[in-house]
Amino acid sequence: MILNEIAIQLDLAAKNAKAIVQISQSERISEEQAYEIQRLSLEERYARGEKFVGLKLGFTSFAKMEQMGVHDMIWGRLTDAMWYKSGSEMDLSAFIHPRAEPEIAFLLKKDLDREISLDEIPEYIQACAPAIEIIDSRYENFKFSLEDVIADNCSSSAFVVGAWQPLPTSLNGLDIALMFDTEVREQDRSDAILDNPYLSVCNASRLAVKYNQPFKAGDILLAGAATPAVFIEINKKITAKVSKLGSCTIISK
Ligand code: OOG
Ligand code: MG
Repeated sequence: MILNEIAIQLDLAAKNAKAIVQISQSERISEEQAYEIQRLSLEERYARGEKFVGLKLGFTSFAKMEQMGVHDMIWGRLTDAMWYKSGSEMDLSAFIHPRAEPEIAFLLKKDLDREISLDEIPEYIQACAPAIEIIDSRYENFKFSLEDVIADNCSSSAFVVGAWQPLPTSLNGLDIALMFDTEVREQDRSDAILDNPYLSVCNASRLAVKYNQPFKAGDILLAGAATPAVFIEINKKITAKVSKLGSCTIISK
């Protein structure tokens, strides 16, 4: 099957909130081809007027890799249509089987056009914030191989970013929690993200260059979940809370 046909199938599955069978059931695709499918499926969104607003990393914590049975870091693209204001409502009928994850977001102050090191972060990153990512695999039963999930834009479907905060010298040792109403559903330390959440910026710069994805001032980055993702239930106030950074929320309807 040609890559563009798979890209269109995945885009339609997301658009119509209707799951499809994993690609790997019928096709053998390489990781490189999977990223090409992802790129092509985003072209469909751009053609409908959506705008690229940033990148997300996935499987940057052991908890996430273990939950999904995969072994490597992945990256996907975020668009303006996925961005919900903190405190807003999300209509679950637009999703297949959405899950929520507590994350940390970064705001770029300068174009990232090469791989940067940890000590260059203050030069390139303007701010950070607590974030929620809503992932929604387009595959039946939320099951996939690494290539499947890459092709599916790493399950990206929506996200929320809290108020931007100045960069602390360290992002280690912070508590990150995901709450449904007042109940904590998952929690861990920020260290769960690559041992140091700032390393997600270095990795994103490396991957953006490797895959020729422009990553510019004003774009955002989601560092990847610190905890396993939690299935969303209707009529919940979903909150991601990060000590020292604050919180953000979205209400499921
Ligand atoms: C893939 C997306 C993983 C994260 O933060 O690790 C991800 C998935 O689990 O469906 O967004
Ligand atoms: Mg995520």
